[in-house]
Amino acid sequence: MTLTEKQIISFDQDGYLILRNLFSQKEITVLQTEAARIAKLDTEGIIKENKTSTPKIMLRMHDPESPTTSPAYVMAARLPRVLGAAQQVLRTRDLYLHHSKINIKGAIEGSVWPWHQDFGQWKLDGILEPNLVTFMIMLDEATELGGCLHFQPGSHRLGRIDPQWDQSTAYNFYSTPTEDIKRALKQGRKPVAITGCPGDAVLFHCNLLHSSGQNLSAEDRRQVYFCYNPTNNRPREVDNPRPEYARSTNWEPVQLEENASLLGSKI
Ligand SMILES: O=C(O)CCC(=O)C(=O)O
Ligand SMILES: [Fe+2]
Repeated sequence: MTLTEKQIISFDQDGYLILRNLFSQKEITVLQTEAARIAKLDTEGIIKENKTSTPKIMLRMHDPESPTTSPAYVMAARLPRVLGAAQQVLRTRDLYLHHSKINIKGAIEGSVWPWHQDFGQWKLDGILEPNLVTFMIMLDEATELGGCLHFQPGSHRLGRIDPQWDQSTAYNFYSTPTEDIKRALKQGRKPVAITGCPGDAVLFHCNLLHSSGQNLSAEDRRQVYFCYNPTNNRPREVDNPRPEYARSTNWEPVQLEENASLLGSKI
């Protein structure tokens, strides 16, 4: 798959691009099965939902050196329809993964992600330029009731807004301060719910304002995120860097696997 000029313009204008039915049911079954296997591991890089034993975030599946590695995810990050699309919107071939993760928003218990820009945190990781893109894959149906993502189209053009350390939810992280997000929502475009089916995928810019609500449905909502950064935008040294699973120091470009398949992937 190659993105069309129209799709690239749409990404540049909106800060995101939805790609429907990018993965077959068989491929999604492989990724789901691997996600279920990783969820049972007791290792670093798996962050639990508050007071429950259910993983909320599982990181670094793409990396053969990681305890959470999975051949299917190593391969997924190299597929032309994934890595190739990231290369096209970032207009460069040499990309490494700043991190990869599966976010599990468990039925009923899976909690809110307040409005934020991913580059709020990533700049603090030592990355200078907002030139990263995230490739997200839906493993389950994403519904409004189930806490799908919401994007504010075009908000990546605001540039980075200084974030605040936010301990208001189950996962402490840097979110956009309330007054700033209120202003952006009042002045900018109307937020959209990123609903979809297993196998749908979404590319989004690192300065795009996004959030997701509580999962009030009876179904888990799992989504995969591959966060690509050009190798020439690798982080500068910072004091107390985040762990390897959240801020990779493997800056080798991810290699395209032209004939890769997730079915029976054996990396
Ligand atoms: O999975 C979600 O609902 C949001 C996750 C997110 O925005 C993030 O991990 O940065
Ligand atoms: Fe995010």
